[in-house]
Amino acid sequence: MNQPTMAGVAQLSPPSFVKHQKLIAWVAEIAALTCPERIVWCDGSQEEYERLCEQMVRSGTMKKLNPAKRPNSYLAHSDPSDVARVEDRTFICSEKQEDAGPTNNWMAPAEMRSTLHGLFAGCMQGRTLYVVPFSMGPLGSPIAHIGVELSDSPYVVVNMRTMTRMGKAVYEVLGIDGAFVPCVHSVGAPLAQGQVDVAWPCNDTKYIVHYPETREIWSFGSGYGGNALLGKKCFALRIASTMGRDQGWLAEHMLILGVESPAGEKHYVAAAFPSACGKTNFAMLIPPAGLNGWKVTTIGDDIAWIKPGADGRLYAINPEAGYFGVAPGTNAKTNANCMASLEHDTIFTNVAMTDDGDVWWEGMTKEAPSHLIDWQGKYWTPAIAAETGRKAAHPNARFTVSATQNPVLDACWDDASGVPISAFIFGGRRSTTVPLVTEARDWTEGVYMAATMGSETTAAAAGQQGVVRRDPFAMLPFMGYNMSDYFAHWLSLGKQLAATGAVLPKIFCVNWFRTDENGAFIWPGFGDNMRVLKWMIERIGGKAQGEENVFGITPRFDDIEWAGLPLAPEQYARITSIDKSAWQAELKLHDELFEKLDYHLPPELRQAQSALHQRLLG
Ligand code: SAT
Ligand code: MN
Repeated sequence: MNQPTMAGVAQLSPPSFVKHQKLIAWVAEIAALTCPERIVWCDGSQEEYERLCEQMVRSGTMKKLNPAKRPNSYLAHSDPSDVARVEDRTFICSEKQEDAGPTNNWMAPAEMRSTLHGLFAGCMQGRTLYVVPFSMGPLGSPIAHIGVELSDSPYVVVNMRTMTRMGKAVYEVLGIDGAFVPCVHSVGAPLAQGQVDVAWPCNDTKYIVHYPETREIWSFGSGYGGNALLGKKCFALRIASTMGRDQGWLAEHMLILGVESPAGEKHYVAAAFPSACGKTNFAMLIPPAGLNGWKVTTIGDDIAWIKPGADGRLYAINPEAGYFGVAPGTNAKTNANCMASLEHDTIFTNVAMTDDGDVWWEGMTKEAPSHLIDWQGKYWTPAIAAETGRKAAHPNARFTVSATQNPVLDACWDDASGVPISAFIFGGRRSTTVPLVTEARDWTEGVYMAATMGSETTAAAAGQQGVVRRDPFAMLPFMGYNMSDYFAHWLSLGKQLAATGAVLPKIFCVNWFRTDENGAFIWPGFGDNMRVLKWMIERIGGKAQGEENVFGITPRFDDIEWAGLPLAPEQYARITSIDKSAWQAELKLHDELFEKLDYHLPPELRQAQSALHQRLLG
């Protein structure tokens, strides 16, 4: 194994704006282990961003899109084996296995450290180690936290710059001894002297590792999304959820949106959906014709950090600064605000390229272009697709774009104090069983709904798709500690807020995805979800009616505003009906989940379950 070159050693000395001795020592330690050819301390400047993008164009990792079509935008095609989060390679290495809980992969920290030590030794040979300082949350805000990612991937650097507050200013906040979460990332593809690099280096062996007690992240072998952009799921959810447990706050897989009525009444709601179930679309929703005067604005599209305020309300911030959203299915009808956001200064990953140097993905336009270069760099035509089933864009193809490009960005999106949350929404992707919308009668019933939520799996994670799995709070892949302890944390937070005399946020459970006998969605979704949101907002204001059933409160047909949408009452009945036998089967799945989570499962949830059982029988 080569020693670091003299040039590399020379660059070990950090720039003058870095004054944090512990950080400097840690970078030197990781460099000594991984043996990069050089070290680059990133400053987050536009010039640095452009230089790295150009470098990746030269190395073949990215293509520059036609500036006349898509200014300052790039397209990256990943290795076909590195296209999504790898949940089976994701580990929570707490000292005790029960603290990781039955929903997480676990290995003893000492054992994992020795495995990783072996893998990381010399793994950056021939590459550059980039030092990427980032803030999750507004710079310097009391709710923000800082991380430093060391990565040998320039693709990670440019994506982190868009997704977080990244750069020189972070060093100022860190000062000489500020706290940061150390994140080490390598694509795991060292280069021997003279070896020519591939366009998307990665390794078949992958490890996405979290040490919750010492708040460290180590990621090996993948360059894709949540596996590699360590501020996102690894820090802002898995590590932050543990911080939240210890410090009395919540890190959630939730979008945050503002909704304003025609009368000017404004509320913020946070909504949890599993990956690739429409969080970005919901966060940028355009109210349909017939609901004129309603306005939706975005705080965040994926992650919420939520803290109790002095007034007993919950305040949320979006720790991210950009969107890493699913491209396929996004179009001018489903999400016009998103399409407008993507017009320039965007990085696309695993979408197809058109003849004129622009991008395309399934669902972007009604008709596909007559030929394309697909996400694997192959010639593609609609005829080839019809014959082989080959997609032009990978179903988990993504865009990376700054939040500031969103035309409906909420004016408070960057506020350090966050926005007060009036309601939580939990939703899964269920073709059957779960009704369009249900309001929980109280906090515990809401926590029960969230805890037992199921969803059909999507392309956001490697593995089988379309199978229903329990995904409590849409946090199954993102929990940094024991799931039952997390349920208890939610329940105790509810009690704590109630004790202040504050009105707790309402909790709703939704399902946009019920299908008919042909597999077609019955509910139009997208902008029409505003109809459901309106009902919720009016419930919060005590203005809308509903009907109590076995699960909670649901709107009757006449409780929903239908102007502009000709949905027949029979269709509405199909998506709100409760099939008792399907629910008996569903409750068995809740039982299975609770058996699995038996250790530390809060008794309130079992009580909520037996009450539900009784009501179903009655
Ligand atoms: O790849 S990510 O984890 O960032 C996307 C997702 O699964 O939500
Ligand atoms: Mn997500």
